[in-house]
Amino acid sequence: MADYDSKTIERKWQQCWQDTRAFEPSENSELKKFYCLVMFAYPSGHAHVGHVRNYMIGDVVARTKRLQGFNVLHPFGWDAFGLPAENAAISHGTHPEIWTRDNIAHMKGQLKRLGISYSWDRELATCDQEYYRWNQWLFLKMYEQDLAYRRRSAVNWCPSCQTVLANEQVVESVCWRCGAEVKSRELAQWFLRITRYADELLKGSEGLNQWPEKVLTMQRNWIGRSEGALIKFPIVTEQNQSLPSEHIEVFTTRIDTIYGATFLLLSPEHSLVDAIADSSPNGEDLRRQVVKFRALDRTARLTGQIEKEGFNTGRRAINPFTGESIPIWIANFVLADYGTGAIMAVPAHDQRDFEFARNYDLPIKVVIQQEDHDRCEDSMLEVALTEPGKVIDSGEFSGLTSKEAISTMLRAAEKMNIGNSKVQFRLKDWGISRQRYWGTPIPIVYCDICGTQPVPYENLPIILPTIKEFTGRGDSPLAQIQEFVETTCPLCEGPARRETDTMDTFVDSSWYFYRYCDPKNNDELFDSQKVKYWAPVDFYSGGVEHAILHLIYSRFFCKVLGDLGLITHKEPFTRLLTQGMVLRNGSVMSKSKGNVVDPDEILSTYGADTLRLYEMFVAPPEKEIEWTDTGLDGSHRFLCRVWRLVEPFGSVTDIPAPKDVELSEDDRTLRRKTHITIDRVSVDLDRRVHLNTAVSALMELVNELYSFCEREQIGAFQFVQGNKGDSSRGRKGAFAVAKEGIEALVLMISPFTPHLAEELWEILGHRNGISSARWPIYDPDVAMASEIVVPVQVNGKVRARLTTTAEISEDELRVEALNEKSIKEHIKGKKIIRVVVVPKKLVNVVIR
Ligand code: ANZ
Ligand code: ZN
Repeated sequence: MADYDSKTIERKWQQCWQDTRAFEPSENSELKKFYCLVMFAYPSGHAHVGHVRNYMIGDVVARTKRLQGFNVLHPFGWDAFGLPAENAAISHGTHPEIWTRDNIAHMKGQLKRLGISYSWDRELATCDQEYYRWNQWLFLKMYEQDLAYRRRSAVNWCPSCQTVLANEQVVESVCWRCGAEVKSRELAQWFLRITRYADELLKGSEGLNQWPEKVLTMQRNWIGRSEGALIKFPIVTEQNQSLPSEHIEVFTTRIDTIYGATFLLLSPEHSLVDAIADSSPNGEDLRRQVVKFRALDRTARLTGQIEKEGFNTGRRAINPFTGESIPIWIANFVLADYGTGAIMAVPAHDQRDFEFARNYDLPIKVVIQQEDHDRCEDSMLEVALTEPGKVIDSGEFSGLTSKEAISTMLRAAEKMNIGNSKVQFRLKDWGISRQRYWGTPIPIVYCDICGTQPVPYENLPIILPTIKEFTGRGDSPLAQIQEFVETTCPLCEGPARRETDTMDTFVDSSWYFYRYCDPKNNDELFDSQKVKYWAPVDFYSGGVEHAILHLIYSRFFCKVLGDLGLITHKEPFTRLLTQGMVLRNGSVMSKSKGNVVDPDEILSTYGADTLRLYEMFVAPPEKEIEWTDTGLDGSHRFLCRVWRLVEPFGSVTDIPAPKDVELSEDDRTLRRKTHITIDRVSVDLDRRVHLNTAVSALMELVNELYSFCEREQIGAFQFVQGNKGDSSRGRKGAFAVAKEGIEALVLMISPFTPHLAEELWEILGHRNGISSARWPIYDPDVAMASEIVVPVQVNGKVRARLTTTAEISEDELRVEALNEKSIKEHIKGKKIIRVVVVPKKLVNVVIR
């Protein structure tokens, strides 16, 4: 008997798959399709076992679907633009392109050695001009639709990466990539108007019933829909104090508390702040404070987790409901870009306002009484009473519930012409300008005469010029290349300058999954017919860190492409799986932590199949894995065991099918196990993507097959006895059911350990490889236990358990149940109203 030689086997099959182009899908759109995708890879250098976990998950799904007869699209590509390439260029002097292409070559080799079944024909890299020209095309389309626009805005500035970061790229006030503390800066920026789709994105998420709930929740919070009201507070004006506006408008979700609004708060960036300073005797002080507040970290302001500080402007406004004059302050925790950038402060019922009022001794007035609470003295409050309740001390509105008051007061405000209802979103437009080199040039030209001009479509792509030296200083590297910057205006043909910012790389990854459907198209973004066949992606898997950014941006692009008439589906990803991280010594594997495990080391000791099986078996895909080397040993031993079990059957000829021979009770038990396993593995892979429990089911089957072969002295045990491989020497039935189990095993394990499975499949005498095989067919009749136990209830309480044959009919079951001894006891003298029979499962006798 030959030993399991993973190295030779893996090399052989990888070569074969490549030669036969085994994983290129058919273009025949009559076939039922399955689009299986893992998130784009960033070509950082070497993939470690944490990165490849996701690729293995996708591969198990893709291979399973192929076996089940689907035309499977399982593409791969590279999210190749981005900062690290540029940073490497700055520190090592290699050009970002060379660094990127080298890394791609290395990582592609790693993936091939792992036997991942990609359609390499469709490989793409976002730094290819054939790809990024379509970013530019899309940008121009969005510009036409007013979905791309430019404005000055305060941006997050990473002093270390020298670039602007999107809000989403600022994690707890530091840069998500390098960890440097983020500062604020004003720049003219390009934005994509994702807010136009806020409602649609929110509504669409309701249909995403195959997405993890936690991702949907994160998206909902990110979009952040609030129903409230805009209310105007007239500003009290004395002579020489007139301001550009006569009132301050606030956004509130709790108009029911307006009688308790004892002061107004402006954000430091509010448009009235400068005018107030101009007209104020202590304007200088005010300005100094405001500058300090503006510099405060955004996240802290967002979460309100800062000491509440403010500055009294000396000006006052009128609370339109009470008629009282109340002071206007500036406060550090009020955000400029939410609502109107101003709030009515209700310290009795809002915790932030409460802390602020306590700090500055401002009046606190309770206007909501909570049920079951005694009326509380205003001065006795220790925290704000934030729950809704009954409105008190609020003039004609007193006595209403919060809910009633919200609509009644809103109507009153509308009548007075001082307010209206308003739906507010937290979602912001997406700033895509990056002062970086290694990205897609934004196709815009600035002319002194004609202003901002889009580059004509026929001039695309605007090619990223080659730069020789990367200093990492200054802002946009492209701005330093004269030949790039200087151009002519498409309108007047006079001298003009090019935009020198490049696009956020999240643009690249927002639509790449469509390009895979038609990756070589040089005339259009994609052929809509091809996308219509393949999209949406049926199964998408990647890290939960992309729950909001990438996954919202992609949904946004999907809506935009829909409105452009290029696609017809509403959502890009039908099913989403977010896989867990791989940890080692308790922390996430990463180069910087020095705890990475390179798959190549494992490949040379154990082989790809061992690694694949280990990573899929050790935990459910969504859960974290703590890496252990001993786990690998265990999985390798199991594969050797599978080899020893299956291989001897290769030399046995003339094994009949189970239906053609007589079977013993033991044979039937094994068949039952085989079919139960087929069912379990199918459900685990398909419905639940519980890859780990699928592997345990296969392990159980291997155990059963071993004991069976040992009892029957066949397979490995036949040779031990010195027999020749010939089925005529054992019982035909035993060979038949063993072979059935073994073939099902080989097919079902093939998504996990494809090389081993291909080799064994060939040994078993199948000439055309697993790609032309089909998933084993589950036969429920075979799987059914011949004896079943049926609980019998009387009025819903189990009173007996009936042991009977599985073939029992509904009527027979009813009769048997009623004749059961203890059931007879329970129903003696009672009236039987109804007997409910769930065939083979349950009987319930309802009596009175
Ligand atoms: C008065 C009030 C009373 C409020 C009360 C709350 C409770 P969400 O649900 O997140 O939309 N707010 C409005 N604009 C703000 C800004 N730019 N910066 C900081 N806070 C702002 O929250 C809406 C509430 O957040 C609004 O309702 C407003 O305070 C505050 F018992 O108005 B509320
Ligand atoms: Zn011009």
